[in-house]
Amino acid sequence: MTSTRTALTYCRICEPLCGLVAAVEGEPGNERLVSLRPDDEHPLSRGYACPKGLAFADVQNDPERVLQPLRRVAGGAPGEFEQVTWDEALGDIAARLRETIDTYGGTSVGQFFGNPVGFNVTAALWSGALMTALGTGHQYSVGSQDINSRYVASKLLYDSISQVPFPDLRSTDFLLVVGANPLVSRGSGVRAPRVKEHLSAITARGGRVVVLDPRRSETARAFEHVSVEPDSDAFLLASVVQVLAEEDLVAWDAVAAQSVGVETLLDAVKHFPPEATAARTGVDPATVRVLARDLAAAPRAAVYGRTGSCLGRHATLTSVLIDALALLTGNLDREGGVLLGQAVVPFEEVAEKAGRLTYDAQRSRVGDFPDVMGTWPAAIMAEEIRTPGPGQLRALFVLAGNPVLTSPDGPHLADALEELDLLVSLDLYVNETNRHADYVLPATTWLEREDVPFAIVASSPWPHVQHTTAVLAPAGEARPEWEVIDEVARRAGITLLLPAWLGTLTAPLRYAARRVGLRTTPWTLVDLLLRTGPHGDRFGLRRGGLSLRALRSLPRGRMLPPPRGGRLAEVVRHPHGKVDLAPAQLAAEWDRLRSRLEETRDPAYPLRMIGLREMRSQNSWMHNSPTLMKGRNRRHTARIHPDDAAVAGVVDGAPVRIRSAVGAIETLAHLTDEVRPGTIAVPHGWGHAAGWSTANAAGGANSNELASSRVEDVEHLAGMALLNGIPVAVEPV
Ligand SMILES: Nc1nc2c(c(=O)[nH]1)N[C@H]1C(S)=C(S)[C@@H](COP(=O)(O)OP(=O)(O)OC[C@H]3O[C@@H](n4cnc5c(=O)[nH]c(N)nc54)[C@H](O)[C@@H]3O)O[C@H]1N2
Ligand SMILES: Nc1nc2c(c(=O)[nH]1)N[C@H]1C(S)=C(S)[C@@H](COP(=O)(O)OP(=O)(O)OC[C@H]3O[C@@H](n4cnc5c(=O)[nH]c(N)nc54)[C@H](O)[C@@H]3O)O[C@H]1N2
Ligand code: SF4
Ligand SMILES: [Mo]
Repeated sequence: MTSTRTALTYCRICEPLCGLVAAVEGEPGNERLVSLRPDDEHPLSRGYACPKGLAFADVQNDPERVLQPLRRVAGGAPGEFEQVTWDEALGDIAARLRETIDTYGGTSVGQFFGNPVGFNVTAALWSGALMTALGTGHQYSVGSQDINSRYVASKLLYDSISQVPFPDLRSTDFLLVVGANPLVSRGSGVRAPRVKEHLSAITARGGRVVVLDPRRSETARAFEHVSVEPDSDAFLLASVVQVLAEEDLVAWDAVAAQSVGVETLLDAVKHFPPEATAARTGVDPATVRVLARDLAAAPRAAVYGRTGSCLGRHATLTSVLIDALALLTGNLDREGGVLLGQAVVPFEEVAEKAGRLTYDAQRSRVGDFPDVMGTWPAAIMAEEIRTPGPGQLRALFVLAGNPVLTSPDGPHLADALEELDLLVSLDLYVNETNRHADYVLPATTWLEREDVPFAIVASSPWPHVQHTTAVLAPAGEARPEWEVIDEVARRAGITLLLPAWLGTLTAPLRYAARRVGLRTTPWTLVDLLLRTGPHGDRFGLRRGGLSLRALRSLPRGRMLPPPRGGRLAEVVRHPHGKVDLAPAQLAAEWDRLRSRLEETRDPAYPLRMIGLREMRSQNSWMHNSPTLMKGRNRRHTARIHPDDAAVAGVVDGAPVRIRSAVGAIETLAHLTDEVRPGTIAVPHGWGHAAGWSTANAAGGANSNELASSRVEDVEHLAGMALLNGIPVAVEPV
């Protein structure tokens, strides 16, 4: 008879971090996950978990998971691997890394880290430590396809780059959603597992939720929808600000108390009255005026944007305008409005204080892009590999990422990856990116590792922190990423530098921290930051405060004090202590926006493609789950308005070819008026051809083959890829 036990943990696929109960069977040393179910008693998710979280059991037990180190067969094609021992793999990787460093310097080595690293504190810390030790600027991440514009906006406005202001869902009366679909994505940049309930509560108490989106998304359908042209939010929000000024709806007291530069901002928006932007935004000027008035009149209003506001040509300006609207209506840093986050394991804040979270401290060779927290845009990675000269990227680690499917112009990147001297990936699968690697090393899943959440916890109306131990022993020969990085560094003779953070602690804390001793593992760092952080035990100076030990004894974690307004002075790092509404970097950006007012569509590419997230996908990596892929509707499709389909001769359910200036893909047409005319919506992360047979069999195409990695198409302030609003044409196949 096999025994079954249950363990409490939390999901690390997306930001709600829902509480889960894992059922495990078998004898110690030979256990297997039977199922995952929602944790009814979890303080935040209270019995909620989405289909992806529950279907993670399929990933955990997937027979196609990589469970041994794989080495590319000598002279083999992409994807041709043989199993090797850890010792062989680590020995060869370390030797080749050493050789690359000795010949070309540490600046020839780099990394790309994917979305799952955001849920993996030890991997995030140790991969960063390795790059710091190498002194390289070649760091790339999903940030430039996701959220870096938000960070740069925070840098410009607050001089606090890691700050992610969030809507106070507890008590707001008016939530303006700019390009987010929380009913499907379950919320990003704001942690609220039961987000549907919280949005419904706003309308139930007489408030409103208004969604700006080119598609009548699940969230737009459930609340109020304002349909907007793709990649036009900067125009629209500039018009809203213009109306606030023109109609004297600005909360001047708040503006005076909180900001500098308002005249410059209001000067800039003079060129964008709703009548001037209507042709770009597709929104009737009367609607914009009413929106501005309602936002200003609401007792407490919040403005919230996510990926739909970040993946366009003016992403940073859009993110700036989102906060500016909150500020101008008196809703920034105020309960029921937009709140400023406070980390629990404040490694970003501490690094920022130590001057380590940089913006524009280093420029890229290709395209002259500023770094955003040490990373350059993923769009230029291929050309950084291909462009000869000092600093050429020659050895790359890919940590939990699949940029060939998730970043612009994957085929171009895939070709470039083949030119690297060394490509090493740590992943759960052979994916479309690491099939080009020299080594694919098996990583542990989140059920197989100890964890504590970091950045995400800060941006929540209900801050809560939970630690989890590993629920299962690593399957096969899988190892936690940080241990692999540590070992590669050791064998290559690289000393992992401990950040200069210690120096930022006050003297008594520094003393206490030293006394506790710092054997350098990520966990000593996490503990140090936790204990010296806002809720920490300060090494015994604060009773009841947090430490790793304290957290380990709380299986469902702990609720933290509710967030409050009035924190601006703590957050803003500008010498004048106020929000800068007119940062110098934006002057040229306003000119660029203005120059695009009259831009018209190229008749060769009359449509605009945007992305789409579905409940049963997670970017590119859960398409091998039989549970998630079940059902006739699990096919990749392009949503096209019937009018556009009629013009192009495209038929519902039939294959359609989508062309852009960069590439062409084929998928199935799904005619629906949920997209506005002129817009098509296609999910990213499909078109599989790697080590996952269910995913491969699912068909579909990689929508990012249509996206451009050309320097002139990348947003210049944060390096955002243009993934929403790509000019395309459709035709029947
Ligand atoms: N067109 C378009 N493109 C987009 C977007 C869009 O909206 N539109 N969204 C962008 C966004 S927001 C994101 S975040 C990116 C995602 O971009 P990526 O992070 O590059 O892609 P994922 O599909 O999340 O791939 C994650 C990889 O990590 C592996 N993995 C999962 N868990 C672990 C783990 O615990 N350890 C290790 N080592 N590996 C693990 C998976 O097997 C998978 O191969 O895509 C971006 N691309
Ligand atoms: N089921 C599921 N959940 C996920 C993920 C997933 O892949 N699947 N991914 C996770 C990740 S990595 C992230 S970052 C979050 C993202 O979280 P969200 O940003 O909430 O997710 P999306 O569904 O991409 O929502 C973006 C919305 O913006 C709209 N949009 C597109 N272009 C524009 C535009 O130009 N302007 C405006 N105003 N709107 C636009 C889209 O139609 C879409 O409805 O979701 C997370 N949750
Ligand atoms: S919403 Fe789903 S995938 Fe995201 S954390 Fe919760 S259970 Fe996991
Ligand atoms: Mo993301």
